[in-house]
Amino acid sequence: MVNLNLFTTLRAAFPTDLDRTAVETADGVSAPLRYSWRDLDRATAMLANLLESLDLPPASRVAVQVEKSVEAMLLYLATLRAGHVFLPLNTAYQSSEIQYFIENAEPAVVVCSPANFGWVSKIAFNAGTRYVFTLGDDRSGSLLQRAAQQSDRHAPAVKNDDDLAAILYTSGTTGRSKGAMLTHGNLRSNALVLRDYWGWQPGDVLLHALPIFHVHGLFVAIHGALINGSKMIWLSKFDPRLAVSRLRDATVFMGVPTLYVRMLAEHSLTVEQASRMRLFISGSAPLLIETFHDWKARTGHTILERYGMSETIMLTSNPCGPDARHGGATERRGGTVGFPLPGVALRVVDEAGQAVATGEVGGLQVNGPNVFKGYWRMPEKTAEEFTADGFFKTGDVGRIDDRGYVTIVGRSKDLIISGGYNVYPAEIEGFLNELPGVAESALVGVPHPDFGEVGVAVVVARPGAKPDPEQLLATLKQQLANFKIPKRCFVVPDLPRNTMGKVQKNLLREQYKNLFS
Ligand code: MLC
Ligand code: AMP
Repeated sequence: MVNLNLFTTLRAAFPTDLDRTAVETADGVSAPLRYSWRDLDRATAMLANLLESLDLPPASRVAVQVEKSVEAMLLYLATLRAGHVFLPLNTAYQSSEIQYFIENAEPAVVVCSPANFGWVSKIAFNAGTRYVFTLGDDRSGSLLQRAAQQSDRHAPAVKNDDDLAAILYTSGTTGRSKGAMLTHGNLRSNALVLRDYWGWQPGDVLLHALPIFHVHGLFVAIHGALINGSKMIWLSKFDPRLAVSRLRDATVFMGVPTLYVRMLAEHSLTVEQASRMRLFISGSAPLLIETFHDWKARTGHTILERYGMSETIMLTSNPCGPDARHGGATERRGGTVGFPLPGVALRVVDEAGQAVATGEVGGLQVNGPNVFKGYWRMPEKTAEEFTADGFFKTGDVGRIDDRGYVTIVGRSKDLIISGGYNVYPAEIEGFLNELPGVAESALVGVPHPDFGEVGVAVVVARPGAKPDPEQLLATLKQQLANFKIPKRCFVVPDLPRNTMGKVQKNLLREQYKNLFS
C-alpha cells in the first residue's frame, strides 16, 4: 500500500548524500548551526517516536506556539511523520486568543516557549490537554530533552490524501477564528505543483526569512525547499540588512511586501548583491506597483507575485518560465497575481453566482486538490463558504483579463492585511466595544508605507463618558496580539451610517486615508 503521508513524499526528496547541509542558521552574530539531511531525518524520527510514546488517539492535534527555530520546523515534520495534526499559533497571540484556540481545537499536546509554560499549561490542562512541553529557540525545554531518549528510526504513519495534516486558524467575518483543515493531499499536491511551476533546480538555496506559523513560511517556503532537496538559510527573525547580506548565498527568496519594502531601504541592495538569485516571490498581501518597479531597478529582478490563502494554500502565480497553457507567456505582470496554478480552477462570479465576462470584476471562487476540507467543527460555516458545485468562495474580488492574468482588486470580506498578517475588524471591534466608556466602534484599514495597510479605530463614547484613545489602545494591547492593535484611535460623536443603519466604512477609509502618507 502506498503511504500518502506528506512526510514520506518530502523524505523521498532528500538528497542521496544525507551528510550534505539541509539547513544553516544565520543570525548575523553567533556561529551558524548546520543541520544535515541525516540530522533532519533522525531528529524528526526521535520527535515522532516521542509523540507515539504518549499513546495519543489517532490524528491528535499538536498545538505549537514557539519562537521560530529549526527545531520548531522539525516538530512540524515529526507531527506529520507520526500521523498527528499540526496546529501552529502566532507567537504574538495573547492568553485570551490562545485559550480560544486550545478550547476549540482540543489538542492532546501543546508545545510552548519555556517562558510561557505557566499560563499556557494552565489554559491547556483546564481544557483537557494531556501533555504540555516546552521548546525554546535555543534548543532548551522539555520537548527535546524527552525526545533525546527516543530511537532515531521511525516508520512514518500510513496516511491517505484525505487525512488531516494541519489546522490553520483564520479569523472570520463574525469575529471568532475558524480552523481551516488541510489534508496531506492538499499540501502534497500544492508542493508538487509549485516545485514544477517555479522551476526549482538542483543547487537552489532558499533564504527563509518568514515566520513559520502561517501558510507562507510554513508550507510554501519549507515544502518548496524540502521537496526539491534544497538547502535553506534560516533567519530566525526577519532583519532586512541580514537578509540582503545573505542574498549572495541564496537563489530563492519569499516575502510579504513589507519585507521587500524594508530591503529596498538598505543601501547594500544592489544588482551585484542579488546576482546569484534566481527568483524573488511575493505574496500574502498586495504588492504595490512602485515596489515591483523599484525592485527591478535596484536588483535587476522581476518579483514573481502569487496569491493564496490559509484555506487553499497557493492558487495563482505569475509565470516563472514559459507557461504553455497561456501561449508560452513568460511575463510577470506587476499588479497581477498571474495565472491559476495547474490543477486550480478559478472563476469570477457576480452577486448571483453567475460567471462574469472576461475582464469584468466579481467574486473569486476556486476549486482544486489544494482546497481545504472544511472548517474544524463548523459544518454550517463550511457549507456557507462552498457553492453547490464545490467551489470555495475566497472573499476576494478580482478579474481575469483576456490573457488569463488574475488581478485582485479588493475583498468582499471585511479584512485588513497588515504586513502580511490578517486583522479582522469584527474581532477588534468586539474587544473595543467591551471597554469602559465605549458605545460602539469601527475599525478600518488605511494605506501605510511599511505595512501596506494598518487598522485605525473610530470609537463613539457612551453618554457622559470621555474615553482616552491612548488608554483604549493600551488596554487592547493586553488582550490581543500586537499586530492587531490599531495604529491610531479617534473618538467621534457618531459613525456614518447608510439608510439601512449599516456603518459606512468606505467613508471612514476615505477620511483617514492620508493619515500615514
Ligand atoms: C509587527 N508589527 C505590526 C506587524 N508586525 N503591526 C502591524 N502589522 C504587522 N504585520 C508591530 C508590532 O505590533 C510592534 O508594535 C512593532 O511592529 C514591532 O514588532 P516586531 O514583531 O518587532 O515587528 P517586526 O519584526 O518588524 O515584524 C514585521 C514583519 C512581520 C513584517 C517582519 O509582521 C512579519 O513577519 N510579517 C509576515 C507575516 C506572514 O508571514 N504572513 C503570511 C500569512 S500566510 P509595538 O507598538 O508593540 O511596538 C497568507 C497566505 C498567503 O496570508 O497567501 O501567503
Ligand atoms: P490568510 O487568511 O492569512 O491566508 O490570507 C489570505 C488572504 O490574503 C487572501 O484571501 C487575500 O485576500 C490575501 N492575499 C494573499 N496573497 C495576495 C496577493 N498576492 N495580493 C493580494 N492579496 C493577497
